[in-house]
Amino acid sequence: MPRYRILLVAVACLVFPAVLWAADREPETIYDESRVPPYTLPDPLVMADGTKVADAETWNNRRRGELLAIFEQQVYGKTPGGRPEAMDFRVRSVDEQALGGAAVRKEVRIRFNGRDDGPFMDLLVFLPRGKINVPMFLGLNFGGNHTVHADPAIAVPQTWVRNNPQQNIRDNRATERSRGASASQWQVELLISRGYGLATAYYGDIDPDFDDDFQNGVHPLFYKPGQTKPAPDEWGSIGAWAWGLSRALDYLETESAVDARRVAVMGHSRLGKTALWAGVQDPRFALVISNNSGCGGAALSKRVFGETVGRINRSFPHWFCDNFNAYNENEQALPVDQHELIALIAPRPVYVASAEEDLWADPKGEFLAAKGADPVYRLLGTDGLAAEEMPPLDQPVLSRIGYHVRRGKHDVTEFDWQTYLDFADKHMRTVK
Ligand code: GTR
Repeated sequence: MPRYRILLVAVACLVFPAVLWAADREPETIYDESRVPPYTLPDPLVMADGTKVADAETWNNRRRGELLAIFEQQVYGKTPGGRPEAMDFRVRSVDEQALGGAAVRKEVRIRFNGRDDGPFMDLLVFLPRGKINVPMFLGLNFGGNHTVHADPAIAVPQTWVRNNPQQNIRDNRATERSRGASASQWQVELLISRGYGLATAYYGDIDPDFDDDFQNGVHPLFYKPGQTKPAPDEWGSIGAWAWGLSRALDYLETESAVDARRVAVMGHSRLGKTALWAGVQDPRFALVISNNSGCGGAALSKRVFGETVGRINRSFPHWFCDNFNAYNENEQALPVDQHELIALIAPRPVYVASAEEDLWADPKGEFLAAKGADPVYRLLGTDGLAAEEMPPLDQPVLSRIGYHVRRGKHDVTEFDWQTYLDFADKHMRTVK
């Protein structure tokens, strides 16, 4: 072989894999404020046709619906239906002496189509014993209801669960080994001692968290004849999980000790994104809490700090609707940003919590989104977010839009819960 050919082959051998490698590589994650690109946030108080929203009536009757439709069509996908007519509730267990007598514990199966062979969600409920008109926190959990508290009687889910070596969850099966493993993230005793109840369900009951083209979970319940997967503007998994939270609230409305007008929806991380979307779509939720929800949750997308739209869509193609892919590495084209998602909760109280070390979720972007919702909250007559700058670490701001950034990692801690309880005491006790 002539020399130049050998050289050519050698160069090709080097260059070709390098090109493939580069094409395969994720864009570098931005963790440095100086590298955040310039961006313009859409104004929640300007209609798509340029009309300024100057009063509550225009917000409620025109702008809110316009914005919600964009989030449905471009971000989370439309939720195809509400409560199925055939849905029913089956009480599976009751313990009148739970937590050493401080609480009543119930397990209720919500059968989404009223059938044993259909999809269901098992709701675990703790209520302070002997109380009536109980305000509640409702949230989905990651590993099964038995991870929330060490109580040996709580059923272990038989369905697919996400592997988690720290919680001894392998082969996508939950076992006794993860009982109580997430107890610190739920603080059941603390909630009960402060007069609140807790309702929680395993999110995988509603839709297992992996990309199977929506064959399992609740999506097929809503397919039109001949439909085999959601359309590009229809719900993904976050939409389904949020729908499940509303179905849990349907049950709580039937629970005599509960004050269903005072149910706070709370979620961590992907389930924080879910809590926000549930709170936006279902005005029965009296208060909404986003714990470290990050990209696609409380953090601004256009800052492209930490996790980005492209990154999240590639890692979790089933979370959002297919239309959301149009904004991969193209966040500046998004017609909305997440401050407007928070604004859609107004004037109901909303709390956004960040963690200092959780840069993947962009704490500053979460604060700026909360702040960006402030004009809407003020237009509707509340105090909005009473902070101009990000507050110092561990110093909660308890205005109608609440915010804190605490020390530490991506997690839910006792500090977070103490703060949510203070926030609920302040804003939910007064709801008539
Ligand atoms: C991460 C994901 C985040 C967040 C988190 C979680 O892998 O990138 O958006 O949702 O998971 O839910 O724990």
